[in-house]
Amino acid sequence: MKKVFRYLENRLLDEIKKIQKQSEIDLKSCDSELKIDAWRVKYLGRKSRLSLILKDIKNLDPAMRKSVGLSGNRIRNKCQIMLEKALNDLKLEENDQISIEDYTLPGRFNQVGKLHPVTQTLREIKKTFVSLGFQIAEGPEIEWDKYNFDMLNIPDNHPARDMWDTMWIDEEKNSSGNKMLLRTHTSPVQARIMENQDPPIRVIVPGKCYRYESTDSTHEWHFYQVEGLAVDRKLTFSDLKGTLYEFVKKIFGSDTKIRFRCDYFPFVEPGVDMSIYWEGKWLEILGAGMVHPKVFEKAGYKDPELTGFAFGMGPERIAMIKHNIDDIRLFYSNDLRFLGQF
Ligand code: FA5
Repeated sequence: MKKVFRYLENRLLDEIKKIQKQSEIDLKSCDSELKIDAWRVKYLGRKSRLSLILKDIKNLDPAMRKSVGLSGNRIRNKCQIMLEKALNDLKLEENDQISIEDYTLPGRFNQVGKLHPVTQTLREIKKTFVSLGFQIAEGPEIEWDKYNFDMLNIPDNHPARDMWDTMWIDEEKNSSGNKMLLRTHTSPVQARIMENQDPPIRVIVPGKCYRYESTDSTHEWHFYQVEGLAVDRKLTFSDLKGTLYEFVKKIFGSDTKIRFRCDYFPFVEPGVDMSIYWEGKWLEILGAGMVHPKVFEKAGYKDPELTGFAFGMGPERIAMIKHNIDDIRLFYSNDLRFLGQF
């Protein structure tokens, strides 16, 4: 290359370097959109020095074109990136200022919590039974053994009391002949309702229960139950099955596989349990049956045509199936990584 061209090439490359340095210095003082735009015109505009150098390349000696073109385009691209970043930074800064200073904007709401998955399931169960014509009742968690056992045809010293591992509050009977306990199931509320109300009855009773038993993946020591009781003339086992089928269809869908097996509960005759097929096995979700005549007798019902059905289901187990949870203990371990998913 001729000496004069070499000189020209070096001068142009030096100029491009200076443009780069100056552009960086100038951009630092651009604190508004207007100033940034002026900067853009100066360094990237059609009449900017950089654009003119690049435009003029075609008139340069071919030996110089490559180095000047490469260097000029590199700086042009760099300026373009610097411009986008400056505009972005400005926008973020403005947003911050707005959130601090503009008191007229509506507040930003953080999601502070959700309903516990068991509460969600309980609400769904209640809604379903209300749609089937049931009312909702409640009863005490601290209960007399009279209601938890005696009125349900489970007298003192009856071996069936062992089916419910009980947390006793009073070991001794009080002057009325009752002992206090944490209810082991929601069935005592059946007895309380029948004691105070004449048929026809259709109620469900959601509530907490407590059992003195070791825990595993399907058993907690405290858990919910939803009791169901229907008393009327000529109710049959088909009414019980129809109600439970309808319930399962609404909660789990109509393809759900259900299994009934004979089971023993002193307050029903016949008695069954019902399981749902889930994850390759059967999971029991409820016990049920036709109200035992002795329970009617203890409640003071005398009409011989009265019949009734009852059931007691576990909402935690239902929530396990619905959300595919393989361990019931997760519900009450208060792990937000788990609870946050629902
Ligand atoms: C009873 O408690 C009866 N009172 C149910 C009943 C009511 C039968 C009315 C007949 C007529 P059982 O112990 O099987 O039965 O419990 C009923 C349901 O409560 C079980 O199917 C299960 O879903 C739930 N359950 C029982 N024990 C536990 C436990 N330890 N942890 C979680 N859920 C439980």
